[in-house]
Amino acid sequence: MNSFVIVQDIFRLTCYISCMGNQFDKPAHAADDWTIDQRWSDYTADEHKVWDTLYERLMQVLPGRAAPEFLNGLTALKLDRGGIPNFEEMSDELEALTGWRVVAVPGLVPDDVFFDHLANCRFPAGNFIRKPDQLDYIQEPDVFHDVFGHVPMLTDPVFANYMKAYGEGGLRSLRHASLKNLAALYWYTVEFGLIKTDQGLRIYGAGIVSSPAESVFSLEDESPNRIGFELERLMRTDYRIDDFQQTYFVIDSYDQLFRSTVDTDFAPLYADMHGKFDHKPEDILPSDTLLHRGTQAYADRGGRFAA
Ligand code: HBI
Ligand code: FE
Repeated sequence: MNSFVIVQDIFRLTCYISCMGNQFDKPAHAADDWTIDQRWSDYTADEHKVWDTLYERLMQVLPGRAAPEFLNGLTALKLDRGGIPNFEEMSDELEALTGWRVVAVPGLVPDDVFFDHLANCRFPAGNFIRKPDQLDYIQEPDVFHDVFGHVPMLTDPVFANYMKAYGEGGLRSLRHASLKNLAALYWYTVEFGLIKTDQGLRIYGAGIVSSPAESVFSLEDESPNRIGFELERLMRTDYRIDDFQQTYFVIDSYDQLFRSTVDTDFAPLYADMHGKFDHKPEDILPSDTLLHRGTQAYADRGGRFAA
C-alpha cells in the first residue's frame, strides 16, 4: 500500500478545522439550508467506478476491524451493491431504521448550518466524488468519505442519537467561543473513535474507516496511545489534522458516548476551557485509563514526512 494512501483521508479532513468559524459563500444553486439536488443520474460510469475501487480497498481491511454496527450498516443500507448510492433510496432505508436522512450539499457548510442539520437528523454529504487520479488525496470530504464513512453508523439508534445530541449541543455552543473544544469531541469520536467489544477493539470513526492504512494503524500499531474515553479530557486535547492520530480514545459503548454528552452541562466547561487546548495530542495524564502506552515511534520518525 503506497504511503499516500495512508494520508488520503487525513488530508480530506484538514479543511474541517481550517474552515471552522470561517464564513464562505453559498453557491447560487443551493437552498437556504445549503442543500442541493444530488443529481444521482448525472454520475458517470467512471465516477461509480471510483466508488467501487475505494470500496474494494476498504473491504480488504475492515472485516474484523470495523465495529459490527458499521459493517451491519453497510449491508442494511445496501452500500455493498456497487456504485455511488442514491441518497433518496438510501435515506428511505435509513429513515425506517433511525429516522435519519442524508441530504446533498456542495461541500463544507458553515458550522451553524451543519449543526442544524444534525440536530434535525439530517446528515449533510458532499455529492461530488474525487477524480480517479485523486484516490489518495482530496481537499474536501466527498461523497465517499461522507457516505461510506459516516452513514453506516447512523443505522445504530444510540449512535444516531449521539449525532443528534452533538448537533443540538453545537447550536447551543455558538453562543460561546468554544467551537474548538466541541470540534475536538467530534474529531476524537465521530471521526477517529474506537470502541471496546468482546472480540477486542474495533473502529467506528469515519476518518479511520475511510482510510485503509489508518484502519490498521489505529488498532495494531505500537505508536499511538489508546486511552479510555472521558468527555472533558477529549475536549481539552489538541489533535493532528495532517497525519495519523497520536492518541485514539476508546469508548465502552455508544450509550456511554450519548449519555456523557446529554448529561454534561457544557456551559461551565466552555467557560473553563477558554476555547483552548490544555493537552498535546500525545500527552498521557495520570488520570487516564491507559489501554496502550504508545511508543510514538511513527510520529517521532517524522510521520508521513519520514524518509
Ligand atoms: N460541513 N459538509 C460538512 N461536513 C462537516 O463535517 C462539517 C461541515 N461544516 C462544519 C463542520 N463540519 C464542523 O463544524 C464540525 O466538524 C465541528
Ligand atoms: Fe467526516
